[in-house]
Amino acid sequence: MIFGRKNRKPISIPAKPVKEWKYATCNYCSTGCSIELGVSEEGKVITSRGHAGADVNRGKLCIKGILEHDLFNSPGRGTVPLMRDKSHLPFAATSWDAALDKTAEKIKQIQTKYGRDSFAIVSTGQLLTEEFYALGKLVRGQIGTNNYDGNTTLCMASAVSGYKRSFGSDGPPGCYEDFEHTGCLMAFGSNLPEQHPIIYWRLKEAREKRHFPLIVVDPRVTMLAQFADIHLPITPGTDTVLINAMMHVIFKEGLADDEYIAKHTQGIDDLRELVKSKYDPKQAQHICGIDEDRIRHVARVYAKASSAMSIWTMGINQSTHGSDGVSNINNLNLITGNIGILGGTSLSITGQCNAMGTREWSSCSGLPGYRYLEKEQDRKHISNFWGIDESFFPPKRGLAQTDIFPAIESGQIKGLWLVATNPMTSMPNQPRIRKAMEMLDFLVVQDIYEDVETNKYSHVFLPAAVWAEKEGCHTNTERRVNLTRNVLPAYKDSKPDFWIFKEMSKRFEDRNKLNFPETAEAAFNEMRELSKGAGRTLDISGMTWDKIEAARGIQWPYTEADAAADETLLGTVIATDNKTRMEFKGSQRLYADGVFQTPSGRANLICVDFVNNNECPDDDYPFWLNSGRVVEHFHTRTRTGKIGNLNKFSPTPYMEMNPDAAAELGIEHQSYVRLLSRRGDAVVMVQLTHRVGRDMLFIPFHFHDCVNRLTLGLLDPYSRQPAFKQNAVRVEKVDQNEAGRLNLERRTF
Ligand SMILES: Nc1nc2c(c(=O)[nH]1)N[C@H]1C(S)=C(S)[C@@H](COP(=O)(O)OP(=O)(O)OC[C@H]3O[C@@H](n4cnc5c(=O)[nH]c(N)nc54)[C@H](O)[C@@H]3O)O[C@H]1N2
Ligand SMILES: Nc1nc2c(c(=O)[nH]1)N[C@H]1C(S)=C(S)[C@@H](COP(=O)(O)OP(=O)(O)OC[C@H]3O[C@@H](n4cnc5c(=O)[nH]c(N)nc54)[C@H](O)[C@@H]3O)O[C@H]1N2
Ligand code: SF4
Ligand SMILES: [Mo]
Repeated sequence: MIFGRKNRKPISIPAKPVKEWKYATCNYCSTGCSIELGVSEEGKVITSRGHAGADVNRGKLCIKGILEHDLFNSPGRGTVPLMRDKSHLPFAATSWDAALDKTAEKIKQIQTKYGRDSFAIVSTGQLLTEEFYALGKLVRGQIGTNNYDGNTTLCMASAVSGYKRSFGSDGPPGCYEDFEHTGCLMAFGSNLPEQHPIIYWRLKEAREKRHFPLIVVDPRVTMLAQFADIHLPITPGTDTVLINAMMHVIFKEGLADDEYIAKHTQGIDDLRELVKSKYDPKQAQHICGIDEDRIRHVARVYAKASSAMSIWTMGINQSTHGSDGVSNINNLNLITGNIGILGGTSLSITGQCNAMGTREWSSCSGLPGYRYLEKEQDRKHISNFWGIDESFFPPKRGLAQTDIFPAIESGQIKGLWLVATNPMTSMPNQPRIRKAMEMLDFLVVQDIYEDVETNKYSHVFLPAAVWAEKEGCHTNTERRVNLTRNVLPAYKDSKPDFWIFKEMSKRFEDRNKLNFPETAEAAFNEMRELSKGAGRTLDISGMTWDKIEAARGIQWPYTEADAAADETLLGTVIATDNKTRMEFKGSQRLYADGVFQTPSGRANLICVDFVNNNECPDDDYPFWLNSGRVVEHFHTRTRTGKIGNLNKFSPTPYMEMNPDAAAELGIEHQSYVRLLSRRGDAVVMVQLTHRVGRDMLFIPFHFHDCVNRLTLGLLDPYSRQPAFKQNAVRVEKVDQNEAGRLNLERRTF
């Protein structure tokens, strides 16, 4: 019998008059969920639903995806191009021609006066892949500055660098289906239930069908840690020590896969010697904070599992040992024979929706299709394809995003074009970034919102169209290329980023006359052509937009030969409903044959020795300051802060603090405090919770004028990614009325 139900009225959700459902891919995180947008008779997008036939999300969406259609008309959108001579003056509305002419003229002027590299361009992981390719063609082929990078330096650079060092190429080798096969999963610094909710759902389903151990390494008791069999609350920044100690045990106890090591790797002797001589768990425990018995236990569980996989996200990448951390995770999987097999992999969980697309095609750190500026044959290939002189390309990559800002301070860089990134909120050490912004002779901001913080410093603002106001692809964490259809026109007088790059290209034809693709689909076809080639992992030559939509996403590599084999399917019904998909299947795993992208074909085992160079707590600044995300917000809240049903969950900057630590300082739940670091200060509300230990504070980084006023952001030597998560601060009490007023001002709603 069910109590209390008899007299209850069921909740009724009014039917929404959807005339047509259109296909898209979510534009927030890199899970890559397929979404259908419901369009009304009047052409308005009024609702959304997950696509049940899509292999990634199987009909599910997280809260951000469900409410994503509210974005199109959200407040603060850019409506017309804006211009001003000085950044302290008011903006005046202008025409596209005038804004683009002015921008091109200023770029040329600065480059003529100070050299080609004195104008920098910083892009993002949130455009469509075709737009990345177009921007790359414009920058590498015409504007010609080498100081061109993306916000992926704050995000995935360490994963890219670690993959390249270990396997000779970027590219996550595994897939979500590996959850259904693995015998053990170890997650480093990744909080899937909040940051990749649908990947988490896939993991949870797999574990419900067949339990396997889940080991979570995170200094904080995250939601994922709560669901784990074993939680290792590691001392911040010391994951490489833990992994070295695990490898010490694995070698000592004869648990390594010697046959795999002998056949497919190089560098085993040095690695064995390093971990044997310096990383006995007896010593390691004092550095990484995990006791020696636990280390041995976890090493045995991992190495003895039928197959084992590791995933990681920002807890590893955002560290001074980010690239080393990634290489060391790869080491662990190589010595246990866990690469390229069912349930055995090193799967970096990507951040932004299209951080993969920018890595593959934007030319930010190289040339399109995972090609290198440093390789003559790659420079030749692309210059021939684009019809320009090879000498126009620099022989090595220029500055990363995190080196571009110091170069502004020192006067090397005079102008900057920001595309879909908001460094005033997202970069570490905000006081320093502000100063750099003020020093620029010329700043262009290209964003969907004109109220984005960085726009306060700009001279030209270019209003961009968002998501399904445009058309093109994303690549997700498991290398799946998926499509967003153009569902509605660009908002007011905003324009698709692709259009902006194409128009800008016309203004640089005096430098190089390029055959610029007319449409995003034409850009996709150029990419397909460039991806062809023997031995390349990144091959999309078998894909077309229509095929991608019909399959609800295809994983690369998917070659022309794969496509030819699938031709038989084309005779059957093309999937058009909400439930089905065509089985055009790319490759689920890389390196299944044990052949890597290094000159010898063997994977590199890399010695990772630990040096403690972090800013650690001391008497003056006694707390670790950790930062990250919550499920309802995305990044700097330019989007989710405008959606009432998301913003209401956390409208105010806050921090998690341990109740015992708070009691010692006389700090109460929901009071305001001031935090101080050696860089600056910030006022936040206190949320008391045992999620963090006594010596740690955690702040979601979504709020402006908050955590990044405090962070130092020391850089990883290989990837140049900042250590956002390891900083030292102290806590002070403040006047509650004053602080409350300040915080109210910062709420979007
Ligand atoms: N809701 C939501 N989802 C998102 C995003 C968002 O803004 N909002 N952003 C997307 C993007 S771009 C990214 S990059 C991903 C990020 O996804 P995640 O990396 O999962 O998210 P974070 O909260 O930044 O950090 C994860 C964890 O790292 C831990 N950590 C800190 N220091 C260390 C350490 O030294 N070692 C270890 N092992 N762990 C440590 C933190 O305690 C935190 O729990 O999320 C994506 N998904
Ligand atoms: N303390 C701390 N700081 C961090 C992190 C952390 O964990 N802790 N995480 C770091 C990470 S992993 C990341 S990825 C960065 C993210 O840092 P940012 O990239 O600076 O953050 P976003 O808010 O995503 O900025 C993207 C901008 O693009 C705009 N935009 C969205 N779609 C489009 C489009 O189609 N076209 C155009 N032109 N504009 C568009 C949005 O309005 C927004 O202003 O933050 C980093 N900063
Ligand atoms: S899990 Fe990520 S991709 Fe899927 S709906 Fe949520 S934000 Fe979008
Ligand atoms: Mo990210």
